[in-house]
Amino acid sequence: MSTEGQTFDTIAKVDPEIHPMMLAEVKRQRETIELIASENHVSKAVLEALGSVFTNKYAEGYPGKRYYGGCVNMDTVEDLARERAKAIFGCDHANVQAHSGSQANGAVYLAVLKPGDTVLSLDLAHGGHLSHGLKVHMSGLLYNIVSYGVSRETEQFDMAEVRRLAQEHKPALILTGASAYPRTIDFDAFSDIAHEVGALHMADIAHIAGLVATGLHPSPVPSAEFVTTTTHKTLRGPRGGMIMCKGDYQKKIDSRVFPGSQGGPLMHCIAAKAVAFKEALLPEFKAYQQQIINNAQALAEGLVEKGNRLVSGGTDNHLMLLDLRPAYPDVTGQQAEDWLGEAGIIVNKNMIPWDERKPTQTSGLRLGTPALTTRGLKEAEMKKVATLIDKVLRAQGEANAIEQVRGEVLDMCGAFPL
Ligand code: DSN
Repeated sequence: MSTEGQTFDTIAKVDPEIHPMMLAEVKRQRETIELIASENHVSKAVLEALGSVFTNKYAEGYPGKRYYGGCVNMDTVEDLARERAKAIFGCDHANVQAHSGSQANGAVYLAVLKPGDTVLSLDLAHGGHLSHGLKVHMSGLLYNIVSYGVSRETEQFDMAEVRRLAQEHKPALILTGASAYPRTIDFDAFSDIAHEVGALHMADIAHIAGLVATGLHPSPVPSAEFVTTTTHKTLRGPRGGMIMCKGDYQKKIDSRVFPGSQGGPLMHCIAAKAVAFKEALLPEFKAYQQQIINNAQALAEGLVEKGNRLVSGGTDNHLMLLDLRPAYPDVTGQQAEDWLGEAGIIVNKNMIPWDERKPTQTSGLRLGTPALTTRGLKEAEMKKVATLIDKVLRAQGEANAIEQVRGEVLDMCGAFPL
């Protein structure tokens, strides 16, 4: 798939220092099991668009209203990307210029908040995202952030508590969406609460965009004023962001992206977004998203069967959080990430709700299935991956066991080439 033919012959001649690094990264991606929930492997078509001459062009402004000449092809590509986004998600308007998810979120804040306004958002330690109010992010620096979390009993959202916080703090904006929440989010219930207290609702669907696009997770588009996303996670497009909004907000949102917070759009990324959106409109994309969910279920079951604890007991989407504490009280997320990495299984350490360890250590691991699903692995292989993870954790850094698992990982990668 996406690493096929990646020999970079021109770079080999022009830059012999970078060339081996690129080959090493191709080899690394080919020979490891990628379980980082926010990563994926794009198609050759998306890669071609990213490496195209669109990177040469300045196109500040929007289609039909640019600040540079020569934008004829920029206009047609950006129009197509917007139209395809609207067809996928059913939104009134899509801004495809946001360079990233954080930029997309920042533009919405600039559009509807004044410094000091109150925002109700998910606590980072309970699965939130740094751009939803971390103290050292612009959102936390500029706005008064009140956080909701998950309930201790279910480790899922407690909507009565969200409503209570909204009534008490009267936020101007309620943020939903998460980077580490394994369960379905009831976006309509959040919209109802927002509207009851006179707040707007922004749903950040970066992680679950592919599931939402294919109807496998409820969409916030009908009820939320703003829906932001990245394009590179389950949506399997290029690294980048996007904002969807109700028609009334189109002008404001566009102006807060450019010139409010960005200059020239990354037109090669926008071309690649358009290509990825075309792929997302194909029937096989829905089958792919369903397989992501099936694979996550199989991986979760496999881990639980081996005696591991998952936050909230399992998953409804593409990811799960493994709580290391019951089975391995002395092992940190950082150690587990390192051991698994040595065996060729790539994961990230992650805070779990009420984690007593620091974010640099953590007591959890986040595991997701989008990238392995792209590679063609199915439920049977996911059970095997669960066994390999369990073997590494049980061995607690023992070199022979890691070596043995590394061999099994290479065999599996060989059977499912990129
Ligand atoms: N860093 C991304 C993730 O891994 O979830 C979110 O931006």
